[in-house]
Amino acid sequence: MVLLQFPAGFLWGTATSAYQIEGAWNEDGKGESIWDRFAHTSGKIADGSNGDVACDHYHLWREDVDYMAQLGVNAYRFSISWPRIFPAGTGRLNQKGLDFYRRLVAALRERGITPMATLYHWDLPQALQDKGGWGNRDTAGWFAEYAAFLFQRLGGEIPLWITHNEPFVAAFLGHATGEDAPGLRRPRLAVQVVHHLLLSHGLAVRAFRQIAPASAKIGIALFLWPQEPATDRPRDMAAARRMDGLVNRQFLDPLFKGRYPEDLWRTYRTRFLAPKVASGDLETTAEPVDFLGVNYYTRMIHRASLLDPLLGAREVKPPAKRTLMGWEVYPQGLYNMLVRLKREYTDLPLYVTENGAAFADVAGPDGTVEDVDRLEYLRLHLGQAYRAIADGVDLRGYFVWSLLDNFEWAHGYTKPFGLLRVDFATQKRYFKASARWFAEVARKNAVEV
Ligand code: IFM
Repeated sequence: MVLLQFPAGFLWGTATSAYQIEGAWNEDGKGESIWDRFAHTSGKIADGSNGDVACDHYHLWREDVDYMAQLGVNAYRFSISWPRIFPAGTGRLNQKGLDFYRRLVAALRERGITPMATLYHWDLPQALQDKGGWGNRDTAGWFAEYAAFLFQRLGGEIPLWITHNEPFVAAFLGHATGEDAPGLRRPRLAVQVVHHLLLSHGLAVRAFRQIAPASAKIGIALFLWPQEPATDRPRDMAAARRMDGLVNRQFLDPLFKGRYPEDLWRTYRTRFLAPKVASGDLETTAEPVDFLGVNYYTRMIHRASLLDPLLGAREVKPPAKRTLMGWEVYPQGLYNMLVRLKREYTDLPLYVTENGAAFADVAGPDGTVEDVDRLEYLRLHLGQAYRAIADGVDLRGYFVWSLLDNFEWAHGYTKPFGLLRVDFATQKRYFKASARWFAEVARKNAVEV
């Protein structure tokens, strides 16, 4: 066994999002979100569940902060529910919603836990969806107003801000495949949504520079999964490259290079999918950030295929160790992605803002779970994170997805990702073996591999 010592000041955290844990979907003045509407629509969620109660974190947050203190983590990434702050998206403030986050942040800081707040983790106010949602360019401006309000009120208390979580998922699962809220199947709209999400990000970053103290930092958390070819045949390699354009470069290029990838754009144009982009928009999307958040879980492997009319690629799933999501356990991909980001995009600090795994947990008689699979998944990925640091990547922190078992979107409660098990009948939390192990990692600032 070797002890890999991480740099001093490294952030060890867990991550969650509002809709997945808070519950209290209509309490204390909160407005309806697109996820409330979607999950309340029959047939959308695998187990027929919804996030009405979820982990009841809205009521149990004090207890959850105590659990984080017991874990010994020094950071916590959570998201702010837009309709809890502005029930209709714009206009009237819901003071009780703001107070909830203010109290949460104060409790974290009292325990030496650095808050990292995400402004948008997919729960758009339904009132704005009724006005066209992210397909409406005005939503970008409304998002920037909501963000500016929070920078004013909480900018001094939250040192790390994230505009969007995984705009790829919000755009394509929400508007092309329809698996996520708002459940639309309109590919052209999905591409326009990508542009409006990125635009709203840039507008929010601009507002941040005007309002937030210089010590506060802002970035974005992207879904960054390597897209690899099934063979080294040129047509498979080209298919993987096209998928990389869709999943990764579509976001990285406008953020860091101020342009969309030429190859993807050509495809969009020939299929009449290219979005409306106003002059100056790509300067806005490339507004300089302070860091980049990397959400990494696995890689995807592709073959060339004529059956896919858009990108001519078909995903293949060779035999491999997989999580309950069907995702290959591929730690090397985290290293590859981190060094690629440095090589091709930016020297800015990086955070692994999400990494973790769902496995079929079995609770013992005392309620805890000996989740060796999850523990091993995390250990292997941390080994690769360490390698990237050793090779010069400025990685500043690592956030496990997730603190708690929670509502895994269209999968409902069937995919537990938590370090802590939640018994949803009693709302009791139990440390899993992975939580006890992660507490040691955070305490030592080191991982044994
Ligand atoms: O639960 C999600 C999270 O909301 C966004 N990133 C991936 C996680 C696991 O699927």
